Amino acid sequence: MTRIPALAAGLLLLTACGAPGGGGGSVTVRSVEAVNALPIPELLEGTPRDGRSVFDLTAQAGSTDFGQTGGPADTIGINGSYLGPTLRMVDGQQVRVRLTNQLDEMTTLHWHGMHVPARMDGGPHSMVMPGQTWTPQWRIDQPAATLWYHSHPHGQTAQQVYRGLAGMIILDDPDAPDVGLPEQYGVDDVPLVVQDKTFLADGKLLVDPQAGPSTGFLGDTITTNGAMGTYFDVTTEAVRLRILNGSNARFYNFGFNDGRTFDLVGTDGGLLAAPVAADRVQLGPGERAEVVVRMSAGESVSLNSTPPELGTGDDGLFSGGTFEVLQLRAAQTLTPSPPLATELAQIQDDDPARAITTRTFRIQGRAINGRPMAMDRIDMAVPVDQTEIWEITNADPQPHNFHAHNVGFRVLSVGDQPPAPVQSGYKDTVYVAPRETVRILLKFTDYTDPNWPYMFHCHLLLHEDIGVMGQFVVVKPGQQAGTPPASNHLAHQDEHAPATHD
Ligand SMILES: [Cu+2]
Repeated sequence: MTRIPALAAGLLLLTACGAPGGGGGSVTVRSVEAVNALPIPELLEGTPRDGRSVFDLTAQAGSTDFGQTGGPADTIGINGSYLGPTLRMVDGQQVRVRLTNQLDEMTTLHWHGMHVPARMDGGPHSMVMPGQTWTPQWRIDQPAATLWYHSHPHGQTAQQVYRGLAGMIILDDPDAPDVGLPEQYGVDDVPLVVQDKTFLADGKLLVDPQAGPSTGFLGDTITTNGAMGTYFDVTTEAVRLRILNGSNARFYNFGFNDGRTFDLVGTDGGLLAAPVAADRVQLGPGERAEVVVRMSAGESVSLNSTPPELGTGDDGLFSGGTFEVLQLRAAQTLTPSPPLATELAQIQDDDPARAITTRTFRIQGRAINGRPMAMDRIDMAVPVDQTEIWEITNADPQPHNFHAHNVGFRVLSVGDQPPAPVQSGYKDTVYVAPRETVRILLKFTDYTDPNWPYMFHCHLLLHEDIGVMGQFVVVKPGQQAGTPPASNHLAHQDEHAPATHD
């Protein structure tokens, strides 16, 4: 294990921005031999009940063998000891989740990237106490995409996600045209939950969200779907990788060790209009990318990460070096894969000129617009069906990754530049470099509720936990923000209450 202390640099950042850190610094990722077959999370498609697809989920504690010589680690997961199943949901489908909390601590479960009524969103107000069951329900109403779910209790998100409360969601659209994308789950359509961990000598996880530089925890060991040193046996000419950065604070710059190009086909909110040929795609915590890579029979190539470009002036502090994430091993004979269509999806452009409100979000230290997160304060009321521009400014010397619940947005500009191809589709989480402003275009189309808020926050989990978060409600025109729900009661127990939808 290599751990390079950079105490001085870490303290410098702390002093400069007032954000915390554990006094640690950069963490180089250690190289691990690819000896473990990539675990493929179980695919849950829901059980038909009362006209809905019902997903039964249980948050539970367990013990997970990460292959450490010291022994297994204490972990938490959904329907298992670590991470959770992949949920497959379909556009237009009525879904219900029954989340039972068998942990001895409260939790929540948030559907990251989902267009969903606020009281079903699983934010910090929807706490599920030990022994209780939370039953949100909603209608899937958005394009095909790779989303994810993770716990979101205020102040506890970093440690709970790190210990294992996360999983992937695949949204499908049965009416979408066939554009040649691989879609056989676990065969040529492969989920990758990428995280960094640090293990102690006894094999247990180091659980210290504040370790690392001002961004929070950086681990020295990469796990993919909950295993380290992974390989995947490729049997098809083309493989679609759905990459989720499920890490607390680490940024990755994904590509292949031989420099080959791949097709970037999707980002947070779904498919791009057309494939983008790329050799690297950078993802901050919470972001996703779908890539299609072509293989030759008998070859091996590795998905790896090179140092990200964060514009901090000291990106080395966050880079981790160059390291392997997943080895792809192609069989001697590969099943042919169709070519990708030149057009993947229609992306409806709202016109920035129609925006009648511009809101500013200045992230600095532990606050947005000078206000740290308060559960009992709604920060803004956004009228439904109103096109808005949000200007997010990072006033710190450290990275931030801005996320808004309930909506897919378009990136209008990054500094004075137009968005890169990787930011050309729908996004729900976007990198905001130090001293930079990112402008996004968005509109909330329904689900008004003056009392139950959605969150906007930095998706570096430590930042989110310590206050870099705020609350907004979507309201009818002219309506004022109301009062947030008491934060300590079960959010929604009645299975038969209809999801609000106006
Ligand atoms: Cu941040």
